[in-house]
Amino acid sequence: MSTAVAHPNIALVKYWGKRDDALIIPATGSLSLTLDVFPTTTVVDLDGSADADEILFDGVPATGTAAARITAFLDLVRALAGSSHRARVDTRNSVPTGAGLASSASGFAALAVAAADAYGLALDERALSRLARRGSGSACRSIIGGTAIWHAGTDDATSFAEPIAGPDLGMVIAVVDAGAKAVSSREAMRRTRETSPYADAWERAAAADLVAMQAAFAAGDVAGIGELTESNALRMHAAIMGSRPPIRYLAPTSVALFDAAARLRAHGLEAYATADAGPNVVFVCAAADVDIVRDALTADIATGRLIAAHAGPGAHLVEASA
Ligand code: 2P0
Repeated sequence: MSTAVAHPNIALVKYWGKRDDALIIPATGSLSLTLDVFPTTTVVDLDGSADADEILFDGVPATGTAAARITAFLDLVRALAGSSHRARVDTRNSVPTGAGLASSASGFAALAVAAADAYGLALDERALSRLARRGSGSACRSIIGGTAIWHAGTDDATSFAEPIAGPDLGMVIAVVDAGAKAVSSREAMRRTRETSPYADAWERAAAADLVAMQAAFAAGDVAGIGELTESNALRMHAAIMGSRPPIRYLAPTSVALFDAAARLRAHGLEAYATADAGPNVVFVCAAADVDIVRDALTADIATGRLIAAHAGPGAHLVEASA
């Protein structure tokens, strides 16, 4: 039995668009912070006598696309290991039920680490990041603790995440809507690339943002990091909104929270907003300011919907197979 834990990550420079759908090679590189909240714990156990994988999500058998994605991922691990054994996968998310924060990044990062161990593959961090990427692109960054840069690369060998040094950052997550998203990020990413007239401009801007972000990291410039983060997120959402049929993830409350970040800055607090493929907004600040930022936001959103987070560990085994 192999048990692994992984945490979600939030990108400061976003991944939005694939150059290769099958291998999940992104159009551009990205940069993120792996958090210390909402871990996913995944147990993988091989079963030599079963003729199908058995997959449980929070104790409930997985079906449809979710189950198919896990089995396809396990097929990849089996091919690497030269094994035909089926597996039992038991994965648990600590996200409060229905908080809309369950993450395919922590899910596939934990599965990559647990499955690699269960099938006897000795993979280093780079190889684990490449493997996790095949499950869900953003999962390659959750292999890495703290801040990570995902090099877009040009093929399977060159597309992976690794640590990047920078200032200690923290985040405050504002839960705007607990519901499931209307359009999956996988589908929305594809639709943006195929139909948005702003997709090319987004990819050029994201590549330039990544270069500028690396410079801000090297300089330890929290305000510079925050400005790039907020602008990069809005550019991504602009490209998404240009899709046809249109997709809009930001709700009125989400937009109001971007205004709240500006208000905090007007009061001297360095906080910047970002948002992924949904209405929740995440505030980025210096790690030392997390509690002050959370408290300053209680005028904008209920206290129970604010979650303070810091840098968390990379995906790791907590129990290795015998
Ligand atoms: C990111 N997101 O960089 C961006 C920003 C959401 C918004 O990575 O198709 O679930 O499995 O590779 O990794 C979400 O995309 O997509 C994502 P697939 P994934 O965090």
